[in-house]
Amino acid sequence: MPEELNVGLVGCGFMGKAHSNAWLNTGKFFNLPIQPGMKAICALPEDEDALRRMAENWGWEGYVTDYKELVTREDIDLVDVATPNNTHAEISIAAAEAGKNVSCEKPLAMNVAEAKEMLQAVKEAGVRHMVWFNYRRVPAVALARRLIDEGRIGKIYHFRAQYLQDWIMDPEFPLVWRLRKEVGGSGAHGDLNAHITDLARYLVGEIDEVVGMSETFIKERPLEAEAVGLTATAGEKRGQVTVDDTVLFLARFENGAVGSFEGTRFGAGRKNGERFEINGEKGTLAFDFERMNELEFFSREDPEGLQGFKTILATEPGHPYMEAYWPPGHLIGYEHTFVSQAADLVKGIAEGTELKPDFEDGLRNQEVLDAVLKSCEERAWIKVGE
Ligand code: SOE
Repeated sequence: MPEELNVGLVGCGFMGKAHSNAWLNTGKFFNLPIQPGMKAICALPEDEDALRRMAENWGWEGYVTDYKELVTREDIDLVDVATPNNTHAEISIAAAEAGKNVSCEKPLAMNVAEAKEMLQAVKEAGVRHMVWFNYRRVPAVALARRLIDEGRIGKIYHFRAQYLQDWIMDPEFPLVWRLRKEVGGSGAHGDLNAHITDLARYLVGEIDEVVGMSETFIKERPLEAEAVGLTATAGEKRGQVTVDDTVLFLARFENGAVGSFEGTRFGAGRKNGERFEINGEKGTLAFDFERMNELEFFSREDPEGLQGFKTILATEPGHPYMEAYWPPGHLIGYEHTFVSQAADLVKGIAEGTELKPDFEDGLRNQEVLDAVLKSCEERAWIKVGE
């Protein structure tokens, strides 16, 4: 067993903060075989002020402005990638080639070809790898998986999922990187459908074929510089939105279940409405991230006349991950999903045990995402992975 696990984090935005908090706190909540060391955080030189503040605030020992320096440092064991999507492959492959373990934000890559290269790189280097599909670590979601494994809802017929946000509904919201194809790859699809696709694979199984539709409601937006009051000359004030605002798709699972998926940034009033409902032969499970401590369960096996949905408050010590946190009924939040995933990552690397979801899962996820985009273009059913 290694004696320590020194982490170098790349990225200082929203995810940089979520990951920094995870690395700072995971060893305090969980009884880990080794402690993660917060060696260095990295971002581009133009972000140096924010980077310095971030390093000081979250307890990183230092910072660097070149990821190539970070990945080759001898005192780093794990490179954690929390950057915009178009840099995941380059940084992860460089880290693997330098012999580092790699954890990478979702979606793993811009497309299947990149995801394949990333998987090959970590396999060839013999390093450990993981993708931050953090919602698998919501206790209520992990409990849903446990109940499915125990056969509580029996054979699954339907997986019905939505991921609804509304943060870009204002047409004057600027053209941030998530709205540009060359940086984000896709829009709500890679950002939000990636998560519900991961939950589908985690809870139900592999997806065989898909058919989808896509729409971009607001086709032009103010350039970012103008929006923050910097210089933008006439004619350069607006730019094309080159990704989807919403993608909807239907899916057939290999085990015979059918699924519907909807990812949108135009779900007015829904801030992080990641929901699913799973109907099986013996009952139903339902989840909504905006009430993330709860899991709804309907059992057809309950006595007649007493059947109905029950709401399980997934905060008991016997519920997944909860023993590490608070007494029953003392709710946890978004940040805990990252803290729990970091704990699994440290344990998996220290003890040589399974790490899920890994780059293989990232690739399978990307295959579904790419098949849906192809289906949107061709207006046809598409087999996943072909
Ligand atoms: C987008 O708004 C976003 O931050 C995603 O990128 C995250 O993956 C999701 O968990 C929350 O929303």
